[in-house]
Amino acid sequence: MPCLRSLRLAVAVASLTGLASAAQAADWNLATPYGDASFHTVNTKQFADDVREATDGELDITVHSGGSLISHGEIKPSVRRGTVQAGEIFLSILSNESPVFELDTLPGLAGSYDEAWALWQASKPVIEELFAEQGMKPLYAVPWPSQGIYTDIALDDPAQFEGLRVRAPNINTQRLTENLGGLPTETEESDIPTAFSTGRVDAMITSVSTGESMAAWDYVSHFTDANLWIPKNIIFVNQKAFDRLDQASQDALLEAAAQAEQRGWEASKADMAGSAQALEENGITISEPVDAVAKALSEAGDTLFQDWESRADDRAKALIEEYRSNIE
Ligand code: PCA
Repeated sequence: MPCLRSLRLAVAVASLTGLASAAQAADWNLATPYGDASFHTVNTKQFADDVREATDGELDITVHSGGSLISHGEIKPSVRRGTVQAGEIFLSILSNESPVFELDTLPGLAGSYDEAWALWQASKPVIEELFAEQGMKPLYAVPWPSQGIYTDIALDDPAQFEGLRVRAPNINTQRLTENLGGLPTETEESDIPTAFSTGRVDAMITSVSTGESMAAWDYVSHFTDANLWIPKNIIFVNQKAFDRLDQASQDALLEAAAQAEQRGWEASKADMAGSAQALEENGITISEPVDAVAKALSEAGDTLFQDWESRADDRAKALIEEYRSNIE
């Protein structure tokens, strides 16, 4: 009965293959600190949907927004351990790990989206290396609109920074605040309303996007469009979880990531315009820094830059050279 035998064999092989592909199907979790109102989260959820569709549901990524699964500071350690497979963070919260993670929060370096893109292209290989050393793989990065200063008074004199309690999202924003004579407090985006309502802060440095998502008009009246820098979020995965995917799913994930990156940069530009309009409609006055404030910001920025140079290794400094030669 050779025929029956081979048929049995064929059935066995087919069911084994079936089992193997069922075992490759993966349910992933992706943790982000940012809420559903953020264009970043909209983009990240679209990325997850695209991956699900491109893999016919074989790779199903659930996005946990607003820090609901893991707090911001714990996201990278959790992806590193593999407790969650993927995460999104504000890249510059890693600045104590390497001066390379500070590059997108250095004043005067990249002041437009084109320059921010060139800076990302220059720094990406080293950022990938730094993540790889910890068993992780960056997928894509998306910028926030440029950072400015929210106050409850018109900012027309640098002396107003003296003793001003400023909410800051990362270390360089804290340093800049100190250089201006202010008192920085690091606060997560989601804690901004509480920080203002409990009187912990008088002012904040962030983008028009976060100002809109956090209803800045409830606490402040002015936005000084200082264009300090254009910082990014980074989306990354646990390398072992990535390696466990079959080739088709890996390819689909990387393709969806490339699209998410492009879409995210465009979304950031669109959100910059839309959020500025929303702020104004809700009564916030938006203006460029007056000369005296611009001068103080530029001096405080220079000090910040010099501090960075004194901390930075040759590799980090070389990235700045490469970036500068690319934009010339
Ligand atoms: N919004 C985030 C990061 C930078 C930004 O524009 C925040 O303020 O926390």
